[in-house]
Amino acid sequence: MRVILHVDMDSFFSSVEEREKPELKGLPVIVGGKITPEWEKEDSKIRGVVSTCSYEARKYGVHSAMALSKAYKLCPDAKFLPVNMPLYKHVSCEIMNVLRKYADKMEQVSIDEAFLDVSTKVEDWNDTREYAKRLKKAIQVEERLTCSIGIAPNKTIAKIASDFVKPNGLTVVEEAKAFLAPLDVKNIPGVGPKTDKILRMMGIEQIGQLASCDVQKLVAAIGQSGKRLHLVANGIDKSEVEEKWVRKSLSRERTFADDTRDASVLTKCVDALAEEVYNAMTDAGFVFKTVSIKVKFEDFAIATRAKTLKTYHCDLSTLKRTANDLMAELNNAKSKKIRLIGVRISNLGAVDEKQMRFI
Ligand code: TTP
Ligand code: MG
Repeated sequence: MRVILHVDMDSFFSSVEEREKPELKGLPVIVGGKITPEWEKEDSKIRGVVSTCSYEARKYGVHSAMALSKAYKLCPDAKFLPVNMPLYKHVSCEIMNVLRKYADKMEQVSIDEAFLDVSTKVEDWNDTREYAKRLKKAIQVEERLTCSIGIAPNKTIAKIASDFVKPNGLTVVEEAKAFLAPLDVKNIPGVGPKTDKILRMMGIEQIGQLASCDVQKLVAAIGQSGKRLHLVANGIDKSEVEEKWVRKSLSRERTFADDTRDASVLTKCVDALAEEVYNAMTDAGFVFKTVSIKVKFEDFAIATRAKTLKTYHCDLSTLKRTANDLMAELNNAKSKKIRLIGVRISNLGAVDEKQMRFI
């Protein structure tokens, strides 16, 4: 049995903002552009487009890619926030690390979505549903975020299914053709306004109609992509979940049994993590230029610090010293207890004596 999950985070950017600023919870939140406080007073100054908005804001008709000025007119009381891409990328990376643990193979498709092949992890469809529930719970507990999951025998249907119930949805598709038949053709990834218009002129609105249409007729109308659409409409998509992971960094992290601010405990932990990263680095034959520290505080707020060195390094003492300096900076900046520490090296280079100076 082939079982593919498509996981898509709910209103991703705005959910991350709500997590970081709990006072926003339940309010209409709109993320987009570079908003300065005076924009709220003078709407003529509102520039750019909505990246995303909370489900609360969607009730007012606001959606991604809408001009911010229009969103402001529709929902003037919303909380408007600028895009904080480094934060979302960081959270995305953490989510992908959670997902990876649940998959035989994983393919990240965008900042907030991924396909997981879980075929060997589950027995039947019922088991798959329970497995997906456990995955949702893990993301909820570790990241305090919700996602929607589609489960199906192939990637295209899993993607359509993850959008079927949102937010916090879980849709299992056992009978592909029956599930697809009543849906609008626009639900098929790749059917844009142009193809949709041609199909409509041919009297095709639902996927079931597309499935029973003569494939040669489709190819004549929309070109070779008609073949793929016809297969998809008939529940067929043989494409594999492909790992596209390129090693750009190496990291290790640890959650404390009890949250702490004790400097000696923190140093011990940073040293141990640095050693783990160092061992993995030497095994893989890398050297590093950038060292980063991540801290999750008792209230789940995340802070990071990074330092890029002038040259590549390959020694444990530099790694430990830099990581501990960054850690001390973070710990001194806040008076909160710490729940988790992560040590990462990036800007990796392969060991090549011609290019690098080892210290
Ligand atoms: P989506 O998954 O399309 O949207 P979403 O996660 O905000 O909401 P949904 O619950 O419907 O999945 O996109 C993921 C993120 O990508 C989104 O939070 C912001 C960003 N994005 C843009 O910046 N511009 C866009 O036009 C879209 C569609 C998304
Ligand atoms: Mg999403």
